[in-house]
Amino acid sequence: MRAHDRNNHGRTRARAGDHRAGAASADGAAEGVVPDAGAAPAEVVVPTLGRCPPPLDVPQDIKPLDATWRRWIADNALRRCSPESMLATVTAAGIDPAQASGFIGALAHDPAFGAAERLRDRHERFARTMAHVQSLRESAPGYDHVEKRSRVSRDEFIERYVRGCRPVVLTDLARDWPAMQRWNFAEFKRRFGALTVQVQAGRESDADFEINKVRHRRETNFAAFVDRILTSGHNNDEYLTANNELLRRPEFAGLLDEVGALPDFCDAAAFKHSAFLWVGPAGTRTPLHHDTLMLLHTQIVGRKRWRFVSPLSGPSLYNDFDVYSPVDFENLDLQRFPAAAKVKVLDVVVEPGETIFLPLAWWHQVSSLDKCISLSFTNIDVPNKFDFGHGAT
Ligand SMILES: O=C(O)CCC(=O)C(=O)O
Repeated sequence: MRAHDRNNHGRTRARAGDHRAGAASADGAAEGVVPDAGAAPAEVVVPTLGRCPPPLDVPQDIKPLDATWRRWIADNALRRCSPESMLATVTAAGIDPAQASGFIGALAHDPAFGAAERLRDRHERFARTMAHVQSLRESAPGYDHVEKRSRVSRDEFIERYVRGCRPVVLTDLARDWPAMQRWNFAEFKRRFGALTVQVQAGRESDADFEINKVRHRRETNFAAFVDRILTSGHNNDEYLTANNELLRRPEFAGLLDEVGALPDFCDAAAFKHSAFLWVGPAGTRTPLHHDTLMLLHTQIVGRKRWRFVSPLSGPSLYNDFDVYSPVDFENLDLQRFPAAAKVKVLDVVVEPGETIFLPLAWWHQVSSLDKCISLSFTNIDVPNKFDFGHGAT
Protein backbone atom coordinates (compact mmCIF):
# COMPACT_ATOMS: atom_id res chain seq x y z
CA MET A 1 0.00 0.00 0.00
CA ARG A 2 1.21 3.49 -0.74
CA ALA A 3 0.60 4.44 2.87
CA HIS A 4 3.02 1.75 3.94
CA ASP A 5 5.74 3.41 1.95
CA ARG A 6 5.18 6.70 3.64
CA ASN A 7 7.45 7.23 6.60
CA ASN A 8 6.22 7.68 10.12
CA HIS A 9 2.88 6.16 9.33
CA GLY A 10 1.74 8.72 6.85
CA ARG A 11 3.10 11.82 8.54
CA THR A 12 4.93 12.98 5.43
CA ARG A 13 4.64 16.71 5.53
CA ALA A 14 7.26 18.83 7.11
CA ARG A 15 6.55 22.52 7.24
CA ALA A 16 8.65 24.16 4.55
CA GLY A 17 10.03 27.67 4.43
CA ASP A 18 8.77 30.11 7.01
CA HIS A 19 8.43 28.27 10.25
CA ARG A 20 8.97 30.87 12.88
CA ALA A 21 6.63 30.58 15.85
CA GLY A 22 3.29 32.03 14.91
CA ALA A 23 3.61 31.65 11.17
CA ALA A 24 0.57 29.39 11.30
CA SER A 25 -1.03 31.64 13.82
CA ALA A 26 -4.53 30.32 14.18
CA ASP A 27 -3.70 28.18 17.17
CA GLY A 28 -5.43 30.42 19.61
CA ALA A 29 -2.54 31.97 21.53
CA ALA A 30 -4.27 34.35 23.89
CA GLU A 31 -2.67 37.77 23.73
CA GLY A 32 -4.74 39.50 26.35
CA VAL A 33 -7.47 40.54 23.94
CA VAL A 34 -11.09 40.20 24.96
CA PRO A 35 -13.36 38.13 22.77
CA ASP A 36 -16.63 39.70 21.77
CA ALA A 37 -18.75 38.55 24.69
CA GLY A 38 -22.00 36.92 23.79
CA ALA A 39 -21.27 36.48 20.10
CA ALA A 40 -19.73 33.01 20.23
CA PRO A 41 -21.85 29.88 20.58
CA ALA A 42 -21.21 28.59 24.09
CA GLU A 43 -20.48 25.00 23.18
CA VAL A 44 -17.76 25.71 20.63
CA VAL A 45 -14.22 26.97 21.17
CA VAL A 46 -13.97 30.11 23.25
CA PRO A 47 -12.42 32.63 20.89
CA THR A 48 -8.96 33.79 21.69
CA LEU A 49 -6.55 35.75 19.56
CA GLY A 50 -3.94 33.96 17.51
CA ARG A 51 -0.28 34.72 17.97
CA CYS A 52 0.84 38.08 16.62
CA PRO A 53 3.23 38.53 13.74
CA PRO A 54 6.79 39.31 14.86
CA PRO A 55 7.57 42.79 16.21
CA LEU A 56 8.39 45.52 13.71
CA ASP A 57 12.04 46.17 12.93
CA VAL A 58 11.69 49.83 13.93
CA PRO A 59 9.02 49.77 16.60
CA GLN A 60 8.94 53.55 17.14
CA ASP A 61 7.77 54.20 13.57
CA ILE A 62 4.12 54.02 12.64
CA LYS A 63 4.03 51.19 10.14
CA PRO A 64 1.48 50.43 7.45
CA LEU A 65 -0.83 47.47 7.88
CA ASP A 66 0.92 44.73 5.94
CA ALA A 67 -0.48 41.46 4.56
CA THR A 68 0.59 39.48 7.64
CA TRP A 69 -1.37 41.76 9.97
CA ARG A 70 -4.37 41.83 7.62
CA ARG A 71 -4.47 38.06 7.79
CA TRP A 72 -4.07 38.19 11.56
CA ILE A 73 -7.04 40.53 11.83
CA ALA A 74 -9.16 38.42 9.48
CA ASP A 75 -8.28 35.25 11.45
CA ASN A 76 -9.23 36.84 14.74
CA ALA A 77 -12.37 38.50 13.41
CA LEU A 78 -13.44 35.01 12.30
CA ARG A 79 -12.89 33.91 15.89
CA ARG A 80 -15.34 36.68 16.84
CA CYS A 81 -12.79 38.71 18.77
CA SER A 82 -13.99 42.26 19.28
CA PRO A 83 -12.80 45.07 16.98
CA GLU A 84 -11.60 47.03 20.04
CA SER A 85 -9.40 44.24 21.30
CA MET A 86 -7.86 43.64 17.87
CA LEU A 87 -7.26 47.33 17.38
CA ALA A 88 -5.55 47.60 20.75
CA THR A 89 -3.14 44.78 19.90
CA VAL A 90 -2.42 46.10 16.41
CA THR A 91 -1.82 49.61 17.69
CA ALA A 92 0.45 48.34 20.45
CA ALA A 93 2.53 46.68 17.72
CA GLY A 94 3.14 50.07 16.08
CA ILE A 95 0.70 49.75 13.18
CA ASP A 96 -1.16 52.79 11.90
CA PRO A 97 -4.42 52.72 13.93
CA ALA A 98 -6.43 54.60 11.28
CA GLN A 99 -5.52 52.07 8.65
CA ALA A 100 -6.17 49.15 11.00
CA SER A 101 -9.52 50.46 12.05
CA GLY A 102 -10.49 51.11 8.40
CA PHE A 103 -9.55 47.53 7.53
CA ILE A 104 -11.49 46.09 10.47
CA GLY A 105 -14.55 48.21 9.64
CA ALA A 106 -14.49 47.16 5.97
CA LEU A 107 -14.39 43.43 6.75
CA ALA A 108 -18.12 43.23 7.34
CA HIS A 109 -18.78 44.33 3.74
CA ASP A 110 -16.03 42.26 2.15
CA PRO A 111 -17.53 39.36 0.16
CA ALA A 112 -14.36 37.29 0.61
CA PHE A 113 -14.69 37.66 4.38
CA GLY A 114 -18.38 36.73 4.07
CA ALA A 115 -17.39 33.53 2.30
CA ALA A 116 -14.89 32.78 5.08
CA GLU A 117 -17.64 33.33 7.67
CA ARG A 118 -19.89 30.83 5.91
CA LEU A 119 -17.09 28.26 5.96
CA ARG A 120 -16.50 28.97 9.63
CA ASP A 121 -20.18 28.49 10.42
CA ARG A 122 -20.22 25.20 8.54
CA HIS A 123 -17.12 24.07 10.43
CA GLU A 124 -18.73 25.03 13.75
CA ARG A 125 -21.92 23.10 12.99
CA PHE A 126 -19.83 20.08 12.09
CA ALA A 127 -17.68 20.47 15.21
CA ARG A 128 -20.80 20.66 17.40
CA THR A 129 -22.21 17.51 15.84
CA MET A 130 -18.96 15.68 16.47
CA ALA A 131 -18.87 16.94 20.07
CA HIS A 132 -22.39 15.63 20.71
CA VAL A 133 -21.60 12.21 19.28
CA GLN A 134 -18.40 12.16 21.34
CA SER A 135 -20.29 12.99 24.53
CA LEU A 136 -22.55 10.00 23.90
CA ARG A 137 -19.49 7.81 23.44
CA GLU A 138 -17.94 9.11 26.64
CA SER A 139 -21.09 8.27 28.56
CA ALA A 140 -20.53 4.55 27.82
CA PRO A 141 -19.23 2.62 30.85
CA GLY A 142 -15.53 1.90 30.47
CA TYR A 143 -14.94 4.58 27.83
CA ASP A 144 -12.34 6.27 29.97
CA HIS A 145 -9.81 3.48 29.96
CA VAL A 146 -8.00 1.53 27.29
CA GLU A 147 -8.79 -2.17 27.58
CA LYS A 148 -5.98 -4.69 28.02
CA ARG A 149 -7.02 -7.96 26.41
CA SER A 150 -5.68 -11.36 25.42
CA ARG A 151 -7.00 -14.01 23.02
CA VAL A 152 -8.88 -11.57 20.84
CA SER A 153 -10.21 -13.36 17.76
CA ARG A 154 -10.00 -11.92 14.26
CA ASP A 155 -13.76 -11.29 14.20
CA GLU A 156 -13.78 -9.54 17.53
CA PHE A 157 -10.67 -7.51 16.69
CA ILE A 158 -12.19 -6.25 13.45
CA GLU A 159 -15.66 -5.67 14.85
CA ARG A 160 -14.90 -4.19 18.25
CA TYR A 161 -11.65 -2.36 17.66
CA VAL A 162 -11.15 -1.69 13.94
CA ARG A 163 -14.76 -0.89 13.05
CA GLY A 164 -15.62 0.22 16.57
CA CYS A 165 -12.64 2.55 16.29
CA ARG A 166 -11.34 2.07 19.81
CA PRO A 167 -7.80 1.51 21.07
CA VAL A 168 -6.84 -1.72 22.81
CA VAL A 169 -3.70 -3.24 24.31
CA LEU A 170 -3.16 -6.86 23.26
CA THR A 171 -1.16 -8.53 26.00
CA ASP A 172 -0.38 -11.81 24.24
CA LEU A 173 0.23 -10.90 20.60
CA ALA A 174 4.04 -10.93 20.94
CA ARG A 175 4.28 -13.43 23.77
CA ASP A 176 6.10 -16.10 21.75
CA TRP A 177 8.18 -13.87 19.50
CA PRO A 178 11.90 -14.74 19.56
CA ALA A 179 12.48 -10.97 19.47
CA MET A 180 11.18 -10.78 23.04
CA GLN A 181 14.20 -12.81 24.18
CA ARG A 182 16.79 -11.64 21.66
CA TRP A 183 16.36 -7.91 21.22
CA ASN A 184 18.13 -5.76 23.75
CA PHE A 185 20.67 -2.95 23.63
CA ALA A 186 23.77 -5.12 24.19
CA GLU A 187 22.71 -7.53 21.48
CA PHE A 188 21.87 -4.76 19.01
CA LYS A 189 25.29 -3.27 19.63
CA ARG A 190 27.03 -6.60 19.15
CA ARG A 191 25.19 -7.40 15.91
CA PHE A 192 24.81 -4.00 14.28
CA GLY A 193 27.28 -1.78 16.13
CA ALA A 194 29.49 -1.18 13.10
CA LEU A 195 26.62 0.04 10.90
CA THR A 196 25.44 3.57 10.30
CA VAL A 197 21.80 4.35 11.04
CA GLN A 198 19.61 7.37 10.58
CA VAL A 199 18.18 8.96 13.71
CA GLN A 200 16.29 12.10 14.63
CA ALA A 201 18.74 14.32 16.52
CA GLY A 202 18.88 17.79 18.05
CA ARG A 203 15.23 17.56 19.07
CA GLU A 204 15.64 19.25 22.44
CA SER A 205 16.52 22.59 20.85
CA ASP A 206 13.49 22.73 18.56
CA ALA A 207 9.96 22.95 19.97
CA ASP A 208 8.64 21.81 16.58
CA PHE A 209 11.06 18.93 16.15
CA GLU A 210 8.40 16.59 14.83
CA ILE A 211 7.06 18.95 12.18
CA ASN A 212 10.64 19.79 11.24
CA LYS A 213 11.75 16.17 11.24
CA VAL A 214 13.48 16.38 7.87
CA ARG A 215 15.88 18.92 9.36
CA HIS A 216 16.66 16.59 12.27
CA ARG A 217 17.88 13.63 10.26
CA ARG A 218 21.42 12.59 11.16
CA GLU A 219 23.54 9.59 10.29
CA THR A 220 25.28 8.01 13.25
CA ASN A 221 27.21 4.90 14.16
CA PHE A 222 24.78 2.45 15.77
CA ALA A 223 27.14 1.40 18.60
CA ALA A 224 27.74 5.03 19.54
CA PHE A 225 24.00 5.68 19.44
CA VAL A 226 23.30 2.73 21.74
CA ASP A 227 26.04 3.92 24.11
CA ARG A 228 24.45 7.35 24.30
CA ILE A 229 21.09 5.75 25.10
CA LEU A 230 22.65 3.67 27.85
CA THR A 231 24.61 6.48 29.44
CA SER A 232 22.43 9.56 28.91
CA GLY A 233 19.66 10.23 31.34
CA HIS A 234 16.06 10.97 30.54
CA ASN A 235 16.05 12.99 27.30
CA ASN A 236 14.28 13.60 24.02
CA ASP A 237 17.27 14.66 21.98
CA GLU A 238 17.90 11.61 19.86
CA TYR A 239 15.45 8.96 18.69
CA LEU A 240 15.50 6.30 16.02
CA THR A 241 11.95 6.50 14.69
CA ALA A 242 9.87 4.92 11.94
CA ASN A 243 11.37 7.47 9.56
CA ASN A 244 14.61 5.55 9.31
CA GLU A 245 13.34 2.66 7.14
CA LEU A 246 16.04 0.59 8.78
CA LEU A 247 14.13 -2.68 8.44
CA ARG A 248 14.19 -2.33 4.66
CA ARG A 249 18.01 -2.61 4.72
CA PRO A 250 19.42 -6.10 4.01
CA GLU A 251 21.85 -5.81 6.96
CA PHE A 252 18.90 -5.65 9.35
CA ALA A 253 16.65 -8.16 7.56
CA GLY A 254 17.44 -10.83 10.18
CA LEU A 255 15.46 -8.83 12.72
CA LEU A 256 12.24 -9.41 10.84
CA ASP A 257 12.80 -13.16 10.99
CA GLU A 258 12.88 -12.87 14.78
CA VAL A 259 9.37 -11.53 14.89
CA GLY A 260 7.29 -14.63 15.36
CA ALA A 261 3.82 -15.50 14.18
CA LEU A 262 1.43 -12.65 13.62
CA PRO A 263 -2.26 -12.92 14.53
CA ASP A 264 -4.72 -13.81 11.78
CA PHE A 265 -5.97 -10.24 11.58
CA CYS A 266 -2.59 -9.27 10.10
CA ASP A 267 -1.48 -9.85 6.51
CA ALA A 268 1.76 -11.79 7.05
CA ALA A 269 2.87 -11.38 3.43
CA ALA A 270 2.85 -7.60 3.76
CA PHE A 271 4.79 -7.53 7.03
CA LYS A 272 8.29 -7.02 5.57
CA HIS A 273 7.27 -3.74 3.99
CA SER A 274 5.19 -2.43 6.82
CA ALA A 275 7.27 -2.88 9.97
CA PHE A 276 9.18 -0.04 11.65
CA LEU A 277 11.76 -0.05 14.42
CA TRP A 278 11.86 2.54 17.19
CA VAL A 279 14.88 2.82 19.53
CA GLY A 280 15.52 5.57 22.04
CA PRO A 281 16.29 6.64 25.59
CA ALA A 282 13.83 7.15 28.40
CA GLY A 283 12.23 10.54 27.93
CA THR A 284 11.51 10.60 24.20
CA ARG A 285 8.29 12.33 23.32
CA THR A 286 6.22 12.06 20.18
CA PRO A 287 3.88 15.05 20.14
CA LEU A 288 0.14 14.95 19.56
CA HIS A 289 -0.80 13.92 16.02
CA HIS A 290 -2.91 11.40 14.17
CA ASP A 291 -1.71 8.89 11.64
CA THR A 292 -3.33 8.29 8.28
CA LEU A 293 -3.68 4.56 8.76
CA MET A 294 -4.19 2.03 11.56
CA LEU A 295 -1.28 0.26 13.18
CA LEU A 296 -0.03 -2.01 15.94
CA HIS A 297 2.94 -1.04 18.12
CA THR A 298 4.72 -3.65 20.24
CA GLN A 299 6.97 -2.87 23.19
CA ILE A 300 9.97 -5.20 23.08
CA VAL A 301 12.04 -3.40 25.73
CA GLY A 302 10.82 -0.68 28.13
CA ARG A 303 7.47 1.01 28.66
CA LYS A 304 5.71 3.81 26.82
CA ARG A 305 2.83 5.99 27.93
CA TRP A 306 0.22 6.61 25.23
CA ARG A 307 -2.34 9.36 25.51
CA PHE A 308 -5.28 9.07 23.15
CA VAL A 309 -7.95 11.50 22.05
CA SER A 310 -10.94 10.55 19.90
CA PRO A 311 -11.03 11.90 16.35
CA LEU A 312 -14.43 13.37 17.26
CA SER A 313 -12.64 15.74 19.65
CA GLY A 314 -10.34 16.92 16.87
CA PRO A 315 -12.00 20.36 16.56
CA SER A 316 -10.77 21.17 20.09
CA LEU A 317 -7.14 20.37 19.31
CA TYR A 318 -6.12 23.51 17.36
CA ASN A 319 -5.02 21.46 14.37
CA ASP A 320 -3.72 24.08 11.97
CA PHE A 321 -1.06 22.11 10.21
CA ASP A 322 -1.39 18.73 8.56
CA VAL A 323 -1.90 15.94 11.14
CA TYR A 324 -0.30 17.80 14.06
CA SER A 325 -1.75 19.47 17.13
CA PRO A 326 0.20 21.97 19.23
CA VAL A 327 -1.63 20.80 22.38
CA ASP A 328 0.49 18.89 24.88
CA PHE A 329 -1.61 16.92 27.37
CA GLU A 330 1.45 16.23 29.50
CA ASN A 331 1.75 19.91 30.17
CA LEU A 332 -1.52 21.50 29.14
CA ASP A 333 -1.40 25.24 28.44
CA LEU A 334 -4.97 26.34 29.05
CA GLN A 335 -4.15 29.97 28.34
CA ARG A 336 -3.28 29.11 24.75
CA PHE A 337 -5.59 26.16 24.30
CA PRO A 338 -8.70 26.67 26.48
CA ALA A 339 -10.86 24.36 24.35
CA ALA A 340 -8.58 21.43 25.18
CA ALA A 341 -9.74 21.56 28.82
CA LYS A 342 -12.90 19.63 27.98
CA VAL A 343 -11.18 16.96 25.92
CA LYS A 344 -11.27 13.45 27.35
CA VAL A 345 -7.82 11.89 27.25
CA LEU A 346 -7.29 8.14 27.55
CA ASP A 347 -4.00 7.32 29.18
CA VAL A 348 -2.36 3.90 29.11
CA VAL A 349 1.10 2.54 29.85
CA VAL A 350 2.17 -0.22 27.46
CA GLU A 351 4.51 -2.72 29.11
CA PRO A 352 7.21 -4.89 27.50
CA GLY A 353 5.55 -7.66 25.47
CA GLU A 354 2.33 -5.71 25.05
CA THR A 355 1.00 -4.37 21.74
CA ILE A 356 -1.19 -1.34 21.36
CA PHE A 357 -3.71 -1.03 18.53
CA LEU A 358 -4.04 2.50 17.22
CA PRO A 359 -7.47 2.92 15.64
CA LEU A 360 -7.99 5.14 12.64
CA ALA A 361 -7.46 8.86 13.11
CA TRP A 362 -7.15 8.77 16.88
CA TRP A 363 -4.93 11.55 18.13
CA HIS A 364 -2.08 10.32 20.26
CA GLN A 365 1.05 11.49 22.00
CA VAL A 366 3.63 9.07 23.29
CA SER A 367 6.40 9.27 25.85
CA SER A 368 9.00 6.66 26.73
CA LEU A 369 9.15 5.88 30.42
CA ASP A 370 12.26 3.71 29.99
CA LYS A 371 14.92 3.09 27.38
CA CYS A 372 12.84 1.53 24.65
CA ILE A 373 12.96 -0.80 21.70
CA SER A 374 9.62 -1.05 19.90
CA LEU A 375 8.23 -2.35 16.64
CA SER A 376 5.26 -0.89 14.83
CA PHE A 377 3.49 -2.53 11.92
CA THR A 378 0.67 -1.46 9.70
CA ASN A 379 -0.22 -4.71 7.87
CA ILE A 380 -3.62 -5.11 9.47
CA ASP A 381 -5.67 -7.31 7.17
CA VAL A 382 -8.38 -4.80 6.35
CA PRO A 383 -8.36 -1.87 3.92
CA ASN A 384 -5.87 0.46 5.56
CA LYS A 385 -5.32 3.31 3.17
CA PHE A 386 -7.10 6.61 3.71
CA ASP A 387 -6.81 9.99 2.10
CA PHE A 388 -6.84 12.79 4.67
CA GLY A 389 -5.88 15.49 2.16
CA HIS A 390 -3.72 18.37 3.24
CA GLY A 391 -5.09 19.96 6.35
CA ALA A 392 -2.84 22.98 6.64
CA THR A 393 -4.50 26.35 6.63
O1 LIG B 1 6.53 5.46 19.88
C1 LIG B 1 6.52 6.64 19.65
O2 LIG B 1 7.29 7.45 20.17
C2 LIG B 1 5.48 7.21 18.71
C3 LIG B 1 4.67 6.21 17.97
C4 LIG B 1 3.65 6.90 17.12
O3 LIG B 1 3.21 7.98 17.40
C5 LIG B 1 3.17 6.29 15.90
O4 LIG B 1 3.59 5.19 15.55
O5 LIG B 1 2.31 6.94 15.25
